[in-house]
Amino acid sequence: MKIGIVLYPTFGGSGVVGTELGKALAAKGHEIHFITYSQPVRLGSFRENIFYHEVSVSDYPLFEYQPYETELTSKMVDVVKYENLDLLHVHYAIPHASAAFMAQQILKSQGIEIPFITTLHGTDITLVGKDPSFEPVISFCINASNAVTAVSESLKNDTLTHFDTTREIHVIPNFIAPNLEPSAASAEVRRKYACDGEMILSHVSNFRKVKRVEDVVLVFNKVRQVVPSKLILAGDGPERHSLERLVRELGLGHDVIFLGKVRDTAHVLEISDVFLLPSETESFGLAALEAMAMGVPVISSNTGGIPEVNLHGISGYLSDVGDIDDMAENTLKLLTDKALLTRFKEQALKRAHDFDLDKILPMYEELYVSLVN
Ligand code: GMT
Repeated sequence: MKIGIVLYPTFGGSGVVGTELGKALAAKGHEIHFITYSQPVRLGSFRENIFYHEVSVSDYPLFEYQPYETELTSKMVDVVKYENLDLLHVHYAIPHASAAFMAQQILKSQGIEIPFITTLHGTDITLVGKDPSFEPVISFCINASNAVTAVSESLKNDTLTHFDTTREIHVIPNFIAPNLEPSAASAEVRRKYACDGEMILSHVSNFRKVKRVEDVVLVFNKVRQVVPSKLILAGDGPERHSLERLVRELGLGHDVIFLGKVRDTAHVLEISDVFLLPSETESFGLAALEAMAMGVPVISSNTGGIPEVNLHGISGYLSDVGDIDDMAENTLKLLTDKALLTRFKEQALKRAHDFDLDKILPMYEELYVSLVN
């Protein structure tokens, strides 16, 4: 099949899922055309069956805001026509689904029929989507899509609650990228960040308010008073400065390491003992799944789709949003009991395998086939 994939090519979860999905489909022989404004960060080097079409946004002085959606639509029309695509798969409702709808209509006027699938990832529904100024567009796009998927039952329910949708929503969870395995050099890397006997806690995100990275630091502050440990923070975003200030105020400067944007987060995860994800809302929590896939138990909030991934008392522990004491207590439970930590590491890995690529990929392929036929 020839599939066009539209996504945000950044470190965000939707971009990661869309890119890894495209890579996996290409490995199975499908022809994949990424249509984005820059090369997706997880794409890596040149691969067979993968093509990249850049949407270049013109800079006309007349416009205060450049019309990205229009340029994206034109690029989709062009790629569908000249590469003979069978299907478009867009990740994130706005503006990708609305651009796909427009492209579909333009192509129809030229006698070309192409279905499009919209995958809802979370913030397009739970944060951005709830903004009344977007609601009519999102409701329309969901209903106009030929198929809609959501990454968790929780996100499906949120969508049905907040939008006037008539479309069936298929739940297709996030999956583990195939290359996610500890490397042989992990012990050596670990020594660079922590002394013998020290534990490593980690967090990976885009440091937006919704991630509550401040709670990560506050949990660590409590943990470190009992267990010698280091905290590795990978990522960057709007909260970084206030976090750095908090770390200095708490006198944690030597024990908290800000790595900034990290392309290959597996290297952080493979040296971690516990992963923290205290988000305010999280439709799935790909970061938690990736940690579990590296055998790292997860201390998380119990919001949104996280409980569908992280199982309380098995792959980690769940607490109410903002309950720093409970999160610190749970972290200490693991870090002070070697046998328990080993058991949780094994259980986290086992749980992560429920989201293996070979279990999830066929769900997308089945949907593609049903639309193309
Ligand atoms: O979490 C983010 O800030 C990025 C965001 C995105 O839209 O790219 O991630 C969302 O999609 C991921 C992939 O499906 C999910 O695993 C994340 O849980 C979801 N984030 C939120 O719901 C906050």
